[in-house]
Amino acid sequence: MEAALAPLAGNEALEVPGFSYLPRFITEAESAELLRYFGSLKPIWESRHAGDRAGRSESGSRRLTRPVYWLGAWQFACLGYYAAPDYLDEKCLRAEPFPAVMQGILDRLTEKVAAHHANSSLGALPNTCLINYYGSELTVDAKGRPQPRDYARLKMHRDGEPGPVVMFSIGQPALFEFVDGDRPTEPELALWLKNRSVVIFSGPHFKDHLYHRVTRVRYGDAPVMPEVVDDFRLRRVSVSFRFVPPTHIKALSEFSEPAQAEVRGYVEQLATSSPHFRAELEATPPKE
Ligand SMILES: O=C(O)CCC(=O)C(=O)O
Repeated sequence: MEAALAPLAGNEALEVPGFSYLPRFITEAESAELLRYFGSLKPIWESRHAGDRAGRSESGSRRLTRPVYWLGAWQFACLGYYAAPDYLDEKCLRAEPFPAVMQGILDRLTEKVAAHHANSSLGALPNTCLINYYGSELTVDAKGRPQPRDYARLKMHRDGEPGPVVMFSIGQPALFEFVDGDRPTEPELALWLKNRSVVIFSGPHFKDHLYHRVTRVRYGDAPVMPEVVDDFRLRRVSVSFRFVPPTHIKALSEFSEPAQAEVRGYVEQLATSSPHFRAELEATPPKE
């Protein structure tokens, strides 16, 4: 058996058809502002529920491996995620807009993103994003001794939105891998995503055929990460930007009653710190 190739260190740019890695693309000043912004949000720890309405085979009611926050449109795990062409309706709840610092970085990526659109008719910059908070949960054992549990990983998956995916990395390096579903132990590409880097991937190979995952995140002290969730030590934040056709982004009041009922608890949680979600709730009182 061939020995697995060592992951790339992530210090050098990498451009291959369908994949771009841009180290240090995000400036120090932008990174500091992003960290302030990430620290101002109250991410939530969603669960998947058994037998979701889309009928996809999620087993059991499992918590995600990390707290998350969505901008542009919120895709709840319990509703199943947006995936063209079959899972389009009631997947995307209108959410808050991108802050100026994010939009500014995306705008600087316009040409790069356009090059990734070579095979697609969309040509759009992403309009939604998932903010992933990776770290350790600070649990204690029966004797009160600290037992940090490292949750900093993301299992292999594909993103179902059309067009390229753009990702920002802030914090400790993460081991990011692309794998073929038939050979998940042999990554086709493994790369440490460094602080302030950007990834763009697209097309039939990297986006549609291969799966991607995060298998670990290093420990370290710099940059200093904000405290965002009780009993959780944050080490890295990634933002993965996607494009959802605006016709598929709906207000809570436009969701069916069963879909509203499934997500209302989360929206109430978000509304404690977000005027946007407070307004969504006020516009959509529960049915008697
Ligand atoms: O954290 C990362 O770098 C990957 C994120 C990702 O794969 C996703 O949000 O779908």
